[in-house]
Amino acid sequence: MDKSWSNHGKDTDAKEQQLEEFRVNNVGKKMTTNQGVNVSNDEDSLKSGVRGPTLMEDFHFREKMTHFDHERIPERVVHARGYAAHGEFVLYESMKEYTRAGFLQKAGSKTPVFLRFSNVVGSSGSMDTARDVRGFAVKFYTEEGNYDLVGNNIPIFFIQDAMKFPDLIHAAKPEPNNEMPQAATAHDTFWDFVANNQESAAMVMWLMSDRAIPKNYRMMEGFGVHTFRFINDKGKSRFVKFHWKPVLGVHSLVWDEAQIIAGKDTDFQRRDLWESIEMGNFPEYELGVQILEQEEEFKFDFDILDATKLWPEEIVPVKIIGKLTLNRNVDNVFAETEQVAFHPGNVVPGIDFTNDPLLQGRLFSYIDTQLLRLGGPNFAEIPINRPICPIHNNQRNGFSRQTINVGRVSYHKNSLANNTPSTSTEAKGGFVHYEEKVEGRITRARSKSFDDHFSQARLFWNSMSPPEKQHIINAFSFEVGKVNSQSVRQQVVDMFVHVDKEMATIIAHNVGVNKPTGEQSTVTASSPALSQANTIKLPQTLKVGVLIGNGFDATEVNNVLKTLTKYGVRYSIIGERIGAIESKEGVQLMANETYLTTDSVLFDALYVVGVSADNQAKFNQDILININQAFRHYKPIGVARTGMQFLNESNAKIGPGIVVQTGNADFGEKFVEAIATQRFWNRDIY
Ligand code: HDD
Repeated sequence: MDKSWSNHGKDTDAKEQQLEEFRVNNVGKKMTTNQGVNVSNDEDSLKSGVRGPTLMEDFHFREKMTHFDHERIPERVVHARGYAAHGEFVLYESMKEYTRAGFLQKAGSKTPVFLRFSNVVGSSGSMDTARDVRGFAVKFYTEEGNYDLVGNNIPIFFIQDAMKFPDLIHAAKPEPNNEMPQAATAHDTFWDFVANNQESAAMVMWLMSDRAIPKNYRMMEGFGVHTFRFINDKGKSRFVKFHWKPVLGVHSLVWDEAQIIAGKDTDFQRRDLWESIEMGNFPEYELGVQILEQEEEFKFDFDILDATKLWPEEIVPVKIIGKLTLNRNVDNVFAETEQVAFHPGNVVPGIDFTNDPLLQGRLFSYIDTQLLRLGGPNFAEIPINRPICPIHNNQRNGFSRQTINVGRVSYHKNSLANNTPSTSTEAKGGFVHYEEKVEGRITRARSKSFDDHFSQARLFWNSMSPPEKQHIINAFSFEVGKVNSQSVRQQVVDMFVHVDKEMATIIAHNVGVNKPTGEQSTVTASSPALSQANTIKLPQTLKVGVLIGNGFDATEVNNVLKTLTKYGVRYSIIGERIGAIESKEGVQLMANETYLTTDSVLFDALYVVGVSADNQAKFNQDILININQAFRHYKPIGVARTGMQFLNESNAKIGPGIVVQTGNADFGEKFVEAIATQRFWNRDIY
């Protein structure tokens, strides 16, 4: 097969081979109709006379237009904006002791995966950098069938029972009377929901934290959220929670920066993912599990079936068991990213559910929504959704059925086909649900053990560093400040006083309502693992904007650029115009960006070189705007000798994260160190 057009020269896994069968390449081919007839003219409709009316018999026009008219499918009811990539999961050590899942048995075994990231609230055309929860949905194509770990980048959820999911989403989405605001929770109905459904307290603390404005998908954690079960080959069950830990650490945007990026580059996070994979900077996430013995079910002061609670890592350690690497972009976003259907109910033997009432509701909702979104019951046959193992059952027909099931037997049990397809015993790999003993009266009620809404909200607050606490206060002040109803604003601060009195009092002051009078939770514990202040900080793959003009010092600048490259830091040369810039020695650098096409918000750091340009006054002003903005966003700024005059004229003061070349022999290394730090929260920006 001609693979010259394909971007996948790499070793192919079973899923990749399967997808290859469905790829179609038009390059060099003749145009045909969908019926295979060669087309003679694709520009003019068939008319009666060159200026006459179009004819009904124009099958080519009708086919082309009809297909176009039906190109759209409904966007997802939530998580509509998403972006995905292919990759592989490699197991570090056998998990045989805990689970019989085939893909978790042998150290070193590889499983193809497809991972879709998403924003929850915004529609598919909204901006990437909205303050929102991010979806983190992984499909493992295992030899025992597809296993979907449909998670988020926050380890808990807003509600405890799936019954409330439509209410939560109705409140968060744009208000129905005026369809505003897009991709934002900063409006009355969302905060009205929060204040009147206080189980959301802990999740809202996370939503107001830096976690809800991740820098990119590569530097973001993922969580399975619910408590699941691992079942081993002896039938022993344990409780498990899943974590994805990014190798590059967890990093976020600054809110002001996120809002500017929303205009400068709506696709900021998907572009980062796409480009990183194209460049070979493959995003990596380690898979971790927290495991509890069956007997430990009631050991905690929270209910492990309550999805608004996490298991602090300091109490239940996260065991790292493997690594997922994203190494291939999709060929076609619609065919793959849009048509992929995740479902928490897609499990394999060895992984099972618990009675978490949020999880139980999800088990219904996903297939239900996909029946409409993907047009009928055959969406498992769409290439991206197909398991890599053989599929045999008696399900038949329905819209767009692809397989041609031969033979006359489509029922079980039968004798005409020797009672095949046959079922398998547990020992032979058949899925047998865990035989949990359950007892109780039918009731529409919530367990008392789900009642505490504020202890973990406070645990989260206690775990934050001072700048993270400040960001939470700022986020509340922004979001609640956009609520028109004074009553709702008051209800919100009256609710969050139970998390922290000082926090709620400052917010009350900022949003113009009375001081809250309630009492804060008495929890004093903290969980250092929850703070991004303790995350991994590496320079690799970060990006520096080089602000430069003619007449620079080639030795000085080239040495710095070499050092950046040595540490895997990327850079972009930003000039007055695209094209060559010349040093004072006549050495050329190529500017690939200008002050019109880019902006400091799109970089992790700036390197200010300056010097001369055709329109010197504008050049000076552009550089100053960028320095001031990067300074305000707490970013590292490296300053060449020739750049000092700009630094002096800017609002940036020499201090944390400002690295100057003058008199600094190891400037390059120091600058890289600052780049890895990413933000200098101790900088005085006012
Ligand atoms: Fe959900 C999509 C994650 C609760 C109902 N959800 C969806 C996606 C992710 C999550 C990552 C996007 C999948 C994709 O990329 O196609 N959802 C979660 C998590 C939850 C959660 C981590 C809580 C722990 N969701 C949840 C509840 C319900 C749903 C309680 C309903 C009872 N979610 C849906 C849905 C979606 C969906 C409506 C929209 C599109 C789809 O399923 O296929 O069924």
